[in-house]
Amino acid sequence: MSVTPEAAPAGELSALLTAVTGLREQVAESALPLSLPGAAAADVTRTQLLNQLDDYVLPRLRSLDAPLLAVVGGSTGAGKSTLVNSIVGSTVTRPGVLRPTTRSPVLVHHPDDTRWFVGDRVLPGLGRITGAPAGAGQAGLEDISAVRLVAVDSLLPGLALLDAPDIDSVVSSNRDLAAQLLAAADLWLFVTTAARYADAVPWGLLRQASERGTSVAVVLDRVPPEAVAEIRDHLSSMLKEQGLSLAPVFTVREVPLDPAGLLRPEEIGPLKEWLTALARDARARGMVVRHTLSGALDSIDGRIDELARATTEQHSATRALSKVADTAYAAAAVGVERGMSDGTLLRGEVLARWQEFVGTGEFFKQVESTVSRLRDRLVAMVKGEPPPAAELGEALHSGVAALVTAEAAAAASTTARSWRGMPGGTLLLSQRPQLAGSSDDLPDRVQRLVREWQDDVLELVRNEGQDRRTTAKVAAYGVNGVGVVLMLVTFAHTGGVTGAEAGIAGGTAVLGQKLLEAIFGDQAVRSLAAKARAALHDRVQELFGAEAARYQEAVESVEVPRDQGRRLMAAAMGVKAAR
Ligand SMILES: Nc1nc2c(ncn2[C@@H]2O[C@H](COP(=O)(O)OP(=O)(O)O)[C@@H](O)[C@H]2O)c(=O)[nH]1
Ligand SMILES: [Mg+2]
Repeated sequence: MSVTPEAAPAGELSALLTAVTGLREQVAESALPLSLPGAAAADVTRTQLLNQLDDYVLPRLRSLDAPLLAVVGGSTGAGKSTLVNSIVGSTVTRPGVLRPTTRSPVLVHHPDDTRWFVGDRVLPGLGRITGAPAGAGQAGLEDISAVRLVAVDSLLPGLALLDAPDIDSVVSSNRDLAAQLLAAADLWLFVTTAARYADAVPWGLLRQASERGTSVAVVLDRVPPEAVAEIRDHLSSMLKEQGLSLAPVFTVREVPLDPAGLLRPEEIGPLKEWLTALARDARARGMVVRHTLSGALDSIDGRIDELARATTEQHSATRALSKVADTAYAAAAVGVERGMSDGTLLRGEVLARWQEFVGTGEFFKQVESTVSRLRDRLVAMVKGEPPPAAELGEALHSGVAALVTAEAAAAASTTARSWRGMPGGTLLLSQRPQLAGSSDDLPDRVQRLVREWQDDVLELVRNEGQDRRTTAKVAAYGVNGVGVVLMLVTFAHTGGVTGAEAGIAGGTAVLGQKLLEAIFGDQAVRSLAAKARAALHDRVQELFGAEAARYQEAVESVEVPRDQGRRLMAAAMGVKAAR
């Protein structure tokens, strides 16, 4: 066995290898997780491209002097296995077994070429099985994710044959493997028959070979001797139409096989001679290889364009999903602000508690006369025993909590509803059903938020009482009581205009406002109310930010980087430049 070290590709070739390796990385990184229109097709393109780069282009660039790999492909029963056995001169691959079977594809090579095929230089995704094919009894037990290597002296070094599965197998994994193996070929030895040569499946693949610039030779097999000329002419014209007029055509007549099940030598004479000449002539072999290699490189651009477009669409779709959630929670924050300032909170429970609170003469006994008059008006409407300030605080607490909770729930359901109608949204919602509504612990967090905000307000009241007179007044009313009044005023304090609304709610605000002014002075009240509102706004923003983050996280799980498309195009340009 003459083992020569694998020549390291030098200069231009290594630049090309680097560029193609870079492109391969970008293709591998280009995931298309969302089922957008066209994504499935682009994903098939991506897989094919990746396979072609891994199985053919990269191994070929790494070792241009490796043996030529001729993949024998074609329809079921076309005579592929029989042909391979006949070229080799012995049964190395089982013909005509029961179909559909899952069998390892057989790669036949000269013993000197073993080193090129045992490792993962070509077809790195498939395993290797060595030795003679398994007996008929074991049919079906073999592994289609492995290639069976058979070394035979009857083949010349420099050319290996691979008996691929049927391209039209009823088993889809067989069909996929056949396509993958053909994409790994330096040369397609395309076997078709007199009866089947016009079928659609083989022509679909032949068209692809033509588009990708793959070297093709056609074997027209099992031709009735009397029809050879006619069928051959027709096939040749079909090949010409597909841009494959350069493909040599070999005709094999349908005559009885020899006792060993092989074609008689005279039937395959011209084909064997052609293959032998190729194996002997490194230059001719090199031409076939370069033709296929440059065809493969030529065909990359169009496919990269498709993939780049698809990744950009993925990115836009994820951005749109993300934006919907942000917009919904921004609207919810605005909703909370509106609810805080439009008097909504000064109705119902809060108003009733306020009136009861005002009724506690104790709190208001020191208030000046204008305030007292307002107070008397309100007190007149109040019946029953006045409860403490705590009850008003509770009512405010519940009111704010209900407002925040409702706005959060609205944002969640708006987002989920929008997502259901958006590309990719349904997928994310099905992966994360909890995104249909607010977080489970949102009610707890809202309770905490309002409590903390109430603490903020008390803190504001305490800090505002800087000079001794103010401090004394605050102390007289009690920090809690003043704080509750400040909260109340906060909810009616819109753009500096207080008590603008008519009616009881307005009167409520005016009374509270007057009281606070009596304690702090009017400038200070304005700024206190603004600070209190800002404090609540900040806390709500933070909470809603956390709620929206659940959607952002979901989007990020399928996020395609914005520049993925650009990187693919740049990598393809790099390959072009290196050529
Ligand atoms: N008489 C005759 N039989 C053939 C010829 N080629 C293939 N066969 C038979 O046709 C069947 C299918 O052939 P096979 O090589 O397994 O086809 P494959 O599916 O393309 O691998 C087998 O039973 C072969 O013996 C031929 O040229 N002449
Ligand atoms: Mg076969």
